[in-house]
Amino acid sequence: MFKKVLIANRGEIACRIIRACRELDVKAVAIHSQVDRESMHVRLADQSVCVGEASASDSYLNIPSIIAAAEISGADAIHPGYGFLAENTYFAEVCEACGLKFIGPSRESIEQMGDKIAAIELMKKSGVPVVPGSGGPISADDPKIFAMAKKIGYPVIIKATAGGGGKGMRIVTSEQTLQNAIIIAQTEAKAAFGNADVYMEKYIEEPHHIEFQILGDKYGKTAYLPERDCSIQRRHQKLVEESPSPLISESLRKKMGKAARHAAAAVKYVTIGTVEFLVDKKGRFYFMEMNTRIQVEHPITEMVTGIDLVKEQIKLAVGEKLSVISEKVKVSGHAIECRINAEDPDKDFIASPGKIGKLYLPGGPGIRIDTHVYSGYTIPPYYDSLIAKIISFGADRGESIARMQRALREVEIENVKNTASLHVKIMDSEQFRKGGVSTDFLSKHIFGK
Ligand code: MV4
Repeated sequence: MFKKVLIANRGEIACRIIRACRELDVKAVAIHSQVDRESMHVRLADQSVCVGEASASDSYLNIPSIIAAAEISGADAIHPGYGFLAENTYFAEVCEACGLKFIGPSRESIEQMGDKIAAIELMKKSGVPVVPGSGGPISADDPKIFAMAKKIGYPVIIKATAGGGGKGMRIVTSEQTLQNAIIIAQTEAKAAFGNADVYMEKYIEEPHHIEFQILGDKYGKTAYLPERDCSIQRRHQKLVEESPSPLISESLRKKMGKAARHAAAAVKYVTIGTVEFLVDKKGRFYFMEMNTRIQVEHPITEMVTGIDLVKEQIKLAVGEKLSVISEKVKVSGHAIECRINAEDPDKDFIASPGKIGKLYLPGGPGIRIDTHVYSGYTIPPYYDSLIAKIISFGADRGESIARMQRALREVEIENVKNTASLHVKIMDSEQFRKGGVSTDFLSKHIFGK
């Protein structure tokens, strides 16, 4: 086992990782920016190092400073959390070159999944279903694009090769707007990723976002865990996740899980990751992308499987053998996560940083809170707005929803506008309670447009 792990992150996920280290009897080193001295992850860690000024590029993204902090503190591994440097191939490479174990997959795995066209090609070869598409970059002045789109069938979607987060994405319903859409998507992709390459796919209407947690060890063994349904999103930001999905039958779970394992095996995946699928109205599923990190929504999988994913991730990074066997994992009960963001739901979700006054977060049966905030804490304006995750667990979906409804109404965060009230609306809505809403649920039923 590692002796000391440096956590190259902040906020709730840094706290989560420190807790896993404690339970594994591993020392935890926090890094922090100048404005994060009073942050919870600094208090929880065994030691801490200031790595730079407030701006993330000077601190949590500052590779030389972070490596120096690891060397000074005598850490033997670095956990990147999510966001920041978690999927940065250069960082993974520098860690290894400095003799620090990067707690994540190999640089090659991260790289292979970062290029969407290459990833889709690899998945197709490995027998994982993919959306019918161009299979390579396209250009607006190539006359063949019209025949291609016709063959795929409108509507089609244009996506950035370097993509993610919905940037550089355009839906095209007829050939009149095809060329223009490609040019706009290329311009957006260039601005967002520095790479103008785009490709074409069949547009799956009213899709569901279903993802599978996968695990892999360095001996080539892989496993999958029951799915998470992340269909409730706003502008490509997940707001609510649940496991299992009300939409997925036992037989579909097995089929998709097997595909997820194939995806993991194809990139010789080590540690833990997520394979995302789009699922259409008829229950057909397609590989979307693979995330090579621990994800925000991991706790719901922990609740329904009893597996501590962060501890597994660390053990797999050390080189231990995988002990999880997919077929033996039973889904028990139901879990929901609501992300509480410091954003004003009445002002188009504008970030709402500042000092928290009185704070009361819920507890009681079936409620888990992952957070770094406390009463009197000042939320800095420099980083993401996630301040707490409320995770409910119940014997079935009904009980899980009831507990979440009860917990949300107990939330009191004085002086900081937050999304708890939006979650109350979602949990109370008839469509959500029925189960199996698609990715356009929020715009259709909550914001009514
Ligand atoms: C799609 C799609 C429909 N058809 N691809 C959104 C972000 C990026 N990761 C992929 N996304 C989509 N790709 C095809 N061929 C619909 C979306 C999409 C979406 C996917 C998951 C969750 C929410 C979404 C919201 C809008 C669009």
